[in-house]
Amino acid sequence: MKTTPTQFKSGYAAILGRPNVGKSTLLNRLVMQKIAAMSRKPQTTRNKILGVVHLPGGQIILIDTPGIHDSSIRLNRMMVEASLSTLKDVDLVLFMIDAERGFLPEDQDIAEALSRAEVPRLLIINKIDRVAKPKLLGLIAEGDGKGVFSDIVPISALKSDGLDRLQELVLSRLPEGPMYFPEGMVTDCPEEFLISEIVREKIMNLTHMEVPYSVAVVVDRVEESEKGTWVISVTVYTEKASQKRIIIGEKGAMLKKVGTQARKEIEKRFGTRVYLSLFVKVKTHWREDERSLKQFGYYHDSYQDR
Ligand SMILES: Nc1nc2c(ncn2[C@@H]2O[C@H](COP(=O)(O)OP(=O)(O)OP(=O)(O)O)[C@@H](O)[C@H]2O)c(=O)[nH]1
Ligand SMILES: [Mg+2]
Repeated sequence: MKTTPTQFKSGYAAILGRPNVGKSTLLNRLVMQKIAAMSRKPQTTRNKILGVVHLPGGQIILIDTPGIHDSSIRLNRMMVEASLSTLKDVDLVLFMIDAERGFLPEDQDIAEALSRAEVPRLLIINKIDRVAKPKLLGLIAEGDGKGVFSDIVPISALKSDGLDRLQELVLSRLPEGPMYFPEGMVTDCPEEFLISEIVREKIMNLTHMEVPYSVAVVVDRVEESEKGTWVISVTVYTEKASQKRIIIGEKGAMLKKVGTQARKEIEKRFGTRVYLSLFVKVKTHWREDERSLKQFGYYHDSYQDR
């Protein structure tokens, strides 16, 4: 008997949710490469980050987004704008909560914003490795009660638990469509962006209090030497001289640690030898300044003061 070939499915799916629920961890797991910065601190992701999942029957184009939160800081409002702006051009929304923390009041606001989007919405309950069954069942019932979600999928992004089922479900909800990205292409992010995020992630993980939040990272130059080594210079901007001192550390120890960790990861990511120089500069109040936000790639034209 002749079987009709199943149609190729493809589309864009945005991962949305509060900070720190595990959105970037899921993106990295599904594309099987580390493209988005991850950390234990909230507000790690600042831009939309695209990752392509290539499957036999289709292509899922994931958009990782900054965590949605309330803030008076302009940078943070730009971040939230980046997240909400994805709603108008995706085929599917993956709304993620952290099983341990459950639904918080802010989630209700996000769920309402989502209910206005005219695309299917999946609820992902992440970090199920951290909770007992009864709590999970309670969350599933609570999610169901909201009446906004077409499916509810419990997963552990960290332990790669439930991800096959999630992929299948996402694919089943996507329309028939073309292969948007060629096989082997995992992201459309430029190399400079990926490098700057690797450096920023190391700073996020190695520093504390307000320091990780005061930092922007710009790749000034990537040149290939005759022997094929990538010679990279990066500027790390902070808001205050005191933060600059912390990033540099005693006799340069902190900057050295950041540099070594970042270099190793860049070498692994791009399969090349790397010579990395880091410079630290102060740019007062850059997080409030339109020109700096533009220079660092955080400005959104669609943003309006509300
Ligand atoms: N136990 C456990 N931890 C997880 C899981 N998924 C992510 N995490 C941890 O949660 C923290 C936040 O992960 P991220 O992926 O950076 O979270 P995010 O939602 O992208 O955060 P923002 O970019 O700040 O919005 C990290 O320490 C992850 O290791 C999980 O399934 N189980
Ligand atoms: Mg993130």
